[in-house]
Amino acid sequence: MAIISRGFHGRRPAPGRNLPPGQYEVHDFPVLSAGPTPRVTHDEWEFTLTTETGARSTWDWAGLMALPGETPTVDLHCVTKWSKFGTRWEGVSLDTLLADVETAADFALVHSYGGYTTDLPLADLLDGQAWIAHRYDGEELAPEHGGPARLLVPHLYLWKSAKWVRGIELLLDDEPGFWEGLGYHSYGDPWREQRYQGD
Ligand SMILES: Nc1nc2c(c(=O)[nH]1)N[C@H]1C(S)=C(S)[C@@H](COP(=O)(O)O)O[C@H]1N2
Ligand SMILES: [Mo]
Repeated sequence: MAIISRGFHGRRPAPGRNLPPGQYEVHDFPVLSAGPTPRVTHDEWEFTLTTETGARSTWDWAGLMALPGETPTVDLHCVTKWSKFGTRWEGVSLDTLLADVETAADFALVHSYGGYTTDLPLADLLDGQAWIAHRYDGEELAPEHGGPARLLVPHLYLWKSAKWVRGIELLLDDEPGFWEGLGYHSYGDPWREQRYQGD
């Protein structure tokens, strides 16, 4: 019998025409927000990484723009069952932001302007899997989709891609975010249909 550990994830399909179980394709870009859209200007915007020892690194908008950018094209999968193929983004890889951060943490709690939070293993933010995205389809990211900037972590259900991101807290122990505390799955792999706790 094969033993598959909790952290194991097999090869995922490359972006394309692959629908995870239970999903259907959409061509528009639905807006799903648990509250009002925070209005944050580029001048006000700050992003802070905090480690388990309390060490902080902060980037303002100019600091973010000065970092090397990437242009991922990815498929999005929302837990409410819509998927959108081939979305084009521009942003800064979390590998870049975390490059000089010393940490022994295994988990990350992502914080948004407006109070939304979501948690995930730190490993899922690394190795080209996650970005702080600030442009979508050749334009500045619209406020309703998370502008000025959102987390983009497309290999997990889209509730992990926190809009209006303001910081990431690195933690030794997992702490549930907003939806995770309301019964959604702590990991949220669309290919294993991990929608709710116990899936
Ligand atoms: N800050 C914040 N981020 C959020 C949410 C939210 O309510 N607040 N909703 C999540 C959910 S459930 C989904 S499906 C996606 C929706 O992103 P979209 O509105 O750009 O489609 O954002 C995620 N990120
Ligand atoms: Mo969602």
